[in-house]
Amino acid sequence: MEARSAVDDAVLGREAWSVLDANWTGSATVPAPGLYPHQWNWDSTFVAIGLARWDTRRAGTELLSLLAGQWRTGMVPHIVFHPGHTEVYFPGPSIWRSQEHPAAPNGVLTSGLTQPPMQAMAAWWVWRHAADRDEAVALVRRLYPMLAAQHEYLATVRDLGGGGLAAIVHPWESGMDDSPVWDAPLEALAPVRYAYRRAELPDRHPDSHHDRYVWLAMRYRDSGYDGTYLRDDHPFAVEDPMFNGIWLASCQALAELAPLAGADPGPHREAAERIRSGLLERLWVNDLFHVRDLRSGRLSPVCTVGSFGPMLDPELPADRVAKMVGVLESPRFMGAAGYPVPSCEIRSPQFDRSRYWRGPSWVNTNWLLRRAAAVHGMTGLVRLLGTCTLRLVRQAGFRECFDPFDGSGRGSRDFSWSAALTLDLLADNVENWHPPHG
Ligand code: 2M8
Repeated sequence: MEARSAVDDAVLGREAWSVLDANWTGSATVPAPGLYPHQWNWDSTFVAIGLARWDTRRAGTELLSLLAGQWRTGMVPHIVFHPGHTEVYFPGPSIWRSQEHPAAPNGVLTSGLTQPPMQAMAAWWVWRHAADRDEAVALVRRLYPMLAAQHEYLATVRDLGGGGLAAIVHPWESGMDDSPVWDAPLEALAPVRYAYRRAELPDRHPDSHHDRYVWLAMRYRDSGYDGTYLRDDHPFAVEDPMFNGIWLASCQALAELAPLAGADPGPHREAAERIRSGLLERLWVNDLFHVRDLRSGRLSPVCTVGSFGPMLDPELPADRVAKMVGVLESPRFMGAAGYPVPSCEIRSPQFDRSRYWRGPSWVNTNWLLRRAAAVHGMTGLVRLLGTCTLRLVRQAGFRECFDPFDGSGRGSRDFSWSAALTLDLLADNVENWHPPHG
C-alpha cells in the first residue's frame, strides 16, 4: 500500500487543519479541491462536527451557510452551489434549475435533492462540545426553526410508504451513491442513454447507472419538485436504514435542543418513536436492517454499512443491538478486513474492494458506527473503531475512501470530512492535545 512514515498525533492534527483551511471558502468547506467545488450537505455537517470542539464560530458558519440553501418546503439541498464554479461540477445549476422553483431560496443556487439529515446531530455536537457556551446557545436558537422545518418536511412529504420512515428518491440522497443496494431499483428503470460520462472517475458505477441518475433527477425536476408526483409516480422510492437511523438520532438531538429555543421537545421524541417502530416493522430481517424498495415492495438482500444506521438510537432494543454487533464484528464486515469498516458486506457478490461505496472503508461511516457504539456504552468497540480509522488516515492521508484489505487510499486527496473527523477522533484520543487553531 501507499505508506508514509509514522505520523504522530500532533502532526496529523496540523495536517487535518491545513486541509480544512485549504478547502474553506470563507463561509463553507468544499469536500475536496477540484472534484467537488461546492458545498455538500452531509460533508459540511461532518466538518461542523469536526470543528465543534475547536472553533464554535466556524462550525456555526458552516451549518448556517448550508441552511441558507434550505427551501421553503423545509428541504435542505444536497448541494449549495458556489458562484464562480457553477459549471465545473456536473450536474450543475443548469440541470437543477432551482431558481425557477418558488420554494427555493432567493439568490442561492441549489440542487433539488437532499442528503442524510445530520444537521440536528451536528448542532447538538457543537452545543455539547463548544468551548464558548453562549455562542453555542445563540447558534442553537438560530438553527432550531430551520431544523424543525427540515424534520417536518421529512415526516410529511417524504413518508411515501406511510409507515413513519422517510423515503429517498434518488441514490444521491443516501450519500452512498453507488452502493449495490440501489442496483435493483435502478435496473428496474426503463433504459436511458444520455451518454453521461465522468471519465475521471473510473472506479464508479457502470455508465448506464449514471445515465439513470441524471434521468431520475431531471424527471423529478420536470414534475416541479412535486411531493404528490414523488408519492404517486416517481420510479425510485426507497427506505434506507442509514438515512432513517440518522434522522432518528437527529430527532433525539432536536428534543434535547428544543428547550434552549423555548420549544416543546415532545414532538421530536414522538417522531423518534415513530421512526424506531417503522425501522423495526419495515426494515428488520433476521439480524440486520435492510433497504426496502417501495416500488417493488422488496427488501434488498445486500447488507452494507448503511444497515447499521439504526444503531445510532440509544433506545434500540438490546437484543437487536447485540445481533447487529455480532454481524459487524464477524467476517461479513470487520472480521475479515484489516482496515475496516467495508462499505459492503464482504461475502456479497457485489462487494468490490476498490469501487466507490461498493466495498471501500470511509471515515464518515466509521465515525457514525463509533458514535453508535458509544451510545450503547460499548467502550471496546468505540476504541477499536477510533484506532482503525486513525490508522487509515495516518498511513494513507486524508483520502476520500480506503481499500478495506490493505488500507490504500482511493478517490480524492485532501478530503474534508476525513480531515475534520480526524480532529474529532484525536480530541477523544489524546489528552491535552490542542490543534494550532481554536
Ligand atoms: C459523492 O456524491 C456526489 C453526488 O452527490 C458525487 O458522486 O458526485 C458521495 O460520496 C456523497 O456522499 C458526498 O456527499 C459527495 C461529496 O463528497 O460525493
